[in-house]
Amino acid sequence: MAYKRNIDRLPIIPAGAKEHNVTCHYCIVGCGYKAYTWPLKTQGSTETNWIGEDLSKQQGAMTEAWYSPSMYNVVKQNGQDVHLVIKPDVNCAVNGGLGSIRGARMAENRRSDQRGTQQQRLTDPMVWRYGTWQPTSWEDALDLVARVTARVIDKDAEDDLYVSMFDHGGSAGGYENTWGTGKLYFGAMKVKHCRIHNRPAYNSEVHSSRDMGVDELQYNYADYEKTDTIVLVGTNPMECQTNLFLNHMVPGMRNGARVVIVDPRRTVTVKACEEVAGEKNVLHLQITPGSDVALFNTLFTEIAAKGWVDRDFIEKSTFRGEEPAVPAGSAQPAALGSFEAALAACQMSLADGAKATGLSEAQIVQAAEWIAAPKDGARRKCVIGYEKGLIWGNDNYRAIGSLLNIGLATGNVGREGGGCCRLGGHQEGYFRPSDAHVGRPAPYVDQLLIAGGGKVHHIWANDHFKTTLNASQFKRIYNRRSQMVKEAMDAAAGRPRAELVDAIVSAVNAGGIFSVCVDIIHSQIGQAAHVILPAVESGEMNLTSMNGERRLRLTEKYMDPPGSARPDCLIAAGLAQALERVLREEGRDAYADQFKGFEWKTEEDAFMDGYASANTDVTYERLRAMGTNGVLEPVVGFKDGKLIGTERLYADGVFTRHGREDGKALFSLGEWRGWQAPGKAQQQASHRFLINNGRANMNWQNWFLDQGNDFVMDRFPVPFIQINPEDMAELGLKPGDMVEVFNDVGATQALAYPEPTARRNETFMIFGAPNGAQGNIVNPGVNELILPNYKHTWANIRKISDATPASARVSYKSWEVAL
Ligand SMILES: Nc1nc2c(c(=O)[nH]1)N[C@H]1C(S)=C(S)[C@@H](COP(=O)(O)OP(=O)(O)OC[C@H]3O[C@@H](n4cnc5c(=O)[nH]c(N)nc54)[C@H](O)[C@@H]3O)O[C@H]1N2
Ligand SMILES: Nc1nc2c(c(=O)[nH]1)N[C@H]1C(S)=C(S)[C@@H](COP(=O)(O)OP(=O)(O)OC[C@H]3O[C@@H](n4cnc5c(=O)[nH]c(N)nc54)[C@H](O)[C@@H]3O)O[C@H]1N2
Ligand code: SF4
Ligand SMILES: [Mo]
Repeated sequence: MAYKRNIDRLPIIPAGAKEHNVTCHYCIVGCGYKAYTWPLKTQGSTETNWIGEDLSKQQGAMTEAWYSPSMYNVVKQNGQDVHLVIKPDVNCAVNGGLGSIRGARMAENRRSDQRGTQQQRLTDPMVWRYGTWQPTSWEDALDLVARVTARVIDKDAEDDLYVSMFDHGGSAGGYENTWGTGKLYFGAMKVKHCRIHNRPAYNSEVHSSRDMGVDELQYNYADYEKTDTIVLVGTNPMECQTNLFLNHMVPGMRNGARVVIVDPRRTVTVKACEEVAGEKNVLHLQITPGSDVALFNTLFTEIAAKGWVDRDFIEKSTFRGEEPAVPAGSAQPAALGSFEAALAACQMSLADGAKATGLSEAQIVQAAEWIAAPKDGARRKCVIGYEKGLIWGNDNYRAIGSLLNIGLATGNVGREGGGCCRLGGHQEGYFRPSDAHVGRPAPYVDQLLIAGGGKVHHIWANDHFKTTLNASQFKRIYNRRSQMVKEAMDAAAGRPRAELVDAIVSAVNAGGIFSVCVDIIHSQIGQAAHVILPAVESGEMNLTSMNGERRLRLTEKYMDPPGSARPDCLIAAGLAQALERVLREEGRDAYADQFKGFEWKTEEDAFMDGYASANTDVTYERLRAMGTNGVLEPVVGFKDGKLIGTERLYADGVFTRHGREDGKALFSLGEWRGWQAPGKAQQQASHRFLINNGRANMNWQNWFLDQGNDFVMDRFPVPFIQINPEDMAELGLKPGDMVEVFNDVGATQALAYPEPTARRNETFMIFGAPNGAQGNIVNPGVNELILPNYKHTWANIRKISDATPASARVSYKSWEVAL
């Protein structure tokens, strides 16, 4: 593969180019960037330019005076064509000028009519008419959605409306948009059948951490630079939280930190840590998949037995009352209580731990030492970061609880150089009315949809066809149900609106589903939708979000939206207003009144109505002044022109996330109990290969922009599955061959990628691809509280065809680059 963009020169950013604060809207890390815009047909010169350098001279290796073709585009701003450069900001504490293979392509991933990029972006609302989608006005589209929705809901009877909505910041979301959708579905309405973008229910990914009193994002990224040991569990930060790794973990290792990595797979993170810290300072615990609870319970036992716990912290800051503080129950997959009670419940010998995890006793003993043995006579500092290998793994509640037990017992929560945190996915930007009406466990929405539940489905910024579990069955049934409505709409073509609405309502009453999709592109689930509403992205609106250390920033709008696309919050407002109007027309005044209060003209109005109503010091103007460094939440004041934030949570040793008055953290009393999600053990027993799955550096999420980007599609024209070369030989596979991956619940396809570091019979497939969704073969079994276990899937593999021309020319080198 030799990808070339064929650009031999780029315009020089002129002095006086407009400068905007940008937070990369992809991953949780939220790197700071600056967007520069200036009129077309003008540019700076080697003498006079934005950075005041003499560009006729050779620049140094670390110069700031450059940008790459991927950071450039031509876009519209106030109706005019302008040059756009989005480049990393050296002055941002998060990334210190580093980009990543995703963020540094933000500019080329903007829609440009001049340069033809991202032409797949939606420009106008579309309605299913005459057997296809027809463009239409916002008034027409919203009126249809409101009329059909109003027919299936009523005051205190909203269970036939299903909603799938993002709950994040960054790419889609932000405080503006979570508030817009939240105010509509949890304020004006009390929708119970809702789910979040990445799991089939409306719940927390980390219930146990919160129940134990600990918010999952407590630390400060600088803690990685001040610690003795970094523990990474079920996460691959080199590829998934790239600049957290490069700009904070790498300096930490250079300052002497050792690293413990818990992952059944040898990732590029392991290799990168070995390169930076030296092999002897990196301990890769390549556990048997799903055995995390056994490992952490054994480590907890070992650390306590050696006396390496923080007695003072345990006495002052953790629960010392009558046991258990919280009993186990249907909403509570493990009891919670004191350190001593947890130690008794979680007790696991080195021999048992080694057996369950496939590690040696010596490895576990060594990990315990690195995590907790006093260093130079003092308590050892340790930061623990975990993500989807643990969260979307086996026994979610107890797994996170057992890891946090270690963080708490060693006094590493709320302290400098400590923390026990999610590394995170997207940025956060959650501000919504209470979701208490949803209940716990929350309804398993996908299974209800499959069983025929729901009549109207509103979908905001997610694509279950690519990213949900049990996706084969989900798609089959969803397509069938939505097709019933399409047929009814086609049969009513040309009839007045009231008759069309009647026809749709008859079809949904007969088992169909009316589907409304709010997205920036015509997604795969959008192919089944009846109304498609075009949203804008970050940069096409002002958007606030916080990163994995709670750093709040404002990304300033730097370009026009495509066509008539709107911010999600204003789409939600438009829908609320249309519902109010329709309900009033129908004489349902009391219900109509609930939909008041959406008179926002801009996203800033939504921000002030939502987030800023509870955080009264924060305004757009103040955030703008804080630049790409922003402020760490929670914001506690405003002084001398600056917002005052909070460096680290729980510095006072008072734990509040569980809402308990005593302010004491709780320990988890969850013993190891093998596979939790139904059907996992059976699937494992009846298929050869583990289909471990997740992310790769280049691809962003479900490829919604990647699929329109040559750079990415050149590298992986179809999703890859990494397989041990000897397994490939046994299956008769050559690199790049197309394989079918199939099991008891479905099938999908991928290109075979030999990976010598992969263990026999343990493959790794990229998730979420448009032309080979891994979710097709994930069974519907979930952990308690409806937390999916995507990571543990087993299947068989067979060859479909030789490598296609597109696949034949890509590189099949091992990811373990020899340096
Ligand atoms: N490049 C890139 N970066 C991203 C994203 C992206 O799409 N592309 N998406 C973002 C989002 S939304 C998220 S949620 C994060 C996810 O970030 P991560 O969680 O870091 O990434 P994943 O690849 O999902 O999974 C992490 C690791 O879990 C391991 N794993 C599998 N089974 C087990 C197990 O039983 N135990 C343990 N301990 N580990 C296991 C896998 O081998 C894998 O290496 O990434 C964010 N960053
Ligand atoms: N097998 C397997 N499945 C998984 C996972 C896994 O590890 N393995 N991980 C899970 C996780 S952690 C995640 S986060 C999910 C991701 O699952 P999804 O949330 O479905 O995936 P995304 O790619 O984040 O979806 C973004 C969608 O929103 C649209 N969009 C982007 N920006 C905007 C915007 O500003 N407004 C609107 N309205 N739309 C926008 C995009 O076009 C795209 O269709 O997948 C989950 N599923
Ligand atoms: S590390 Fe994450 S936030 Fe930073 S540039 Fe890359 S994708 Fe964007
Ligand atoms: Mo995620």
